[in-house]
Amino acid sequence: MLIIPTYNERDNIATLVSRIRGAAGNEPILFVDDNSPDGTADEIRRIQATDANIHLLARPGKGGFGSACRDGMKKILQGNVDPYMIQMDADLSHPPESLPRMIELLKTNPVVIGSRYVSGGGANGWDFRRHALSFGANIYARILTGIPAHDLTAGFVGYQANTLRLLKLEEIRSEGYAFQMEMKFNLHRAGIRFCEFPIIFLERRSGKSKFTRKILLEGIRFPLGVMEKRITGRL
Ligand SMILES: Nc1nc2c(ncn2[C@@H]2O[C@H](COP(=O)(O)OP(=O)(O)OP(=O)(O)O)[C@@H](O)[C@H]2O)c(=O)[nH]1
Ligand SMILES: [Mg+2]
Repeated sequence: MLIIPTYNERDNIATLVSRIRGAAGNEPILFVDDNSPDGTADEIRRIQATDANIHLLARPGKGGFGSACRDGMKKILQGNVDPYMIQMDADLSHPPESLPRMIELLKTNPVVIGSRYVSGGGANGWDFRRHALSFGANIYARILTGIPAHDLTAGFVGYQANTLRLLKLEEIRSEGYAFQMEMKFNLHRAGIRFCEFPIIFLERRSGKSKFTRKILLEGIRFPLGVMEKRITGRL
C-alpha cells in the first residue's frame, strides 16, 4: 500500500496515478488529504470512480505532513492486511518507476529508503544552493544523530508493516523534514537496519512547495535535541 499525503496537489494527481499504474500495476494507494482548497480530494474521488485500488482519508484541515503520514500508517495497520507500506510525495519528486525495486527490496528488508545520497542517486532540477543545503543538512543530521543512513531527510521510504508496529507512532511529533529523521531515529533505536537504493529526485514542476520557516527550524532542532540526549546520557 502506498501512502501519499496531499495538500493542494490537484494538478499532479492524474499523472501520478497513471505513472504508478504503469510502473506498479494495481498497487493500492491511500491518499491522505487535508481538505485542500484547490479540490485535490475531488480529483482523487474522480479517479476513484474508475480505480477500486484508490483510497482516500479525508481530514478536516491542514494538519501537517507528519501527522498525515502517521494517520495513514495507523489506518493501514488497523486494516491488518498489507505486508508493507511506502510513503511518497504527490509532487512527482519520487519516481514511481522506482516502486518495483522498492517493493522487491521490502520482501527481505524491514525498511527501504529511496536515497539521493548513495552511488547512482541524486537530484535533478536543483540549483547549487539547494544541492548544498540538502547535502549539508544530511551530513549535519547524520553527525548529530548517529543514524546510519545516507539520506536522512528522504521521504520515499518503504516499511514492512511488522516493523512499523515496533514504533509508537503517536509519540512521533515532528511534521516536516524532522518527521523523516524522527522516524528513522526511532527505527534505528528499535534495532532496525536500513536498506538504501539510489533514486533520482526530481524537483516539482507543478503546484507549490509547502516548505516553511517552521519546518526548517524543526529540521535544525531535531538533530540538536538528539545530540543533547546523547551527550547527557538520556538515551
Ligand atoms: N495531507 C497533507 N499533506 C501535506 C501537508 N504538507 C505537505 N503535504 C504533502 O506532502 C508532500 C511533500 O510536500 P512538499 O510541498 O512537496 O514538500 P517538500 O517536498 O519538502 O518541498 P519541495 O521540495 O519544494 O516540493 C506533498 O505531497 C504535499 O502535498 C499537510 O499539511 N497535509
Ligand atoms: Mg516536494
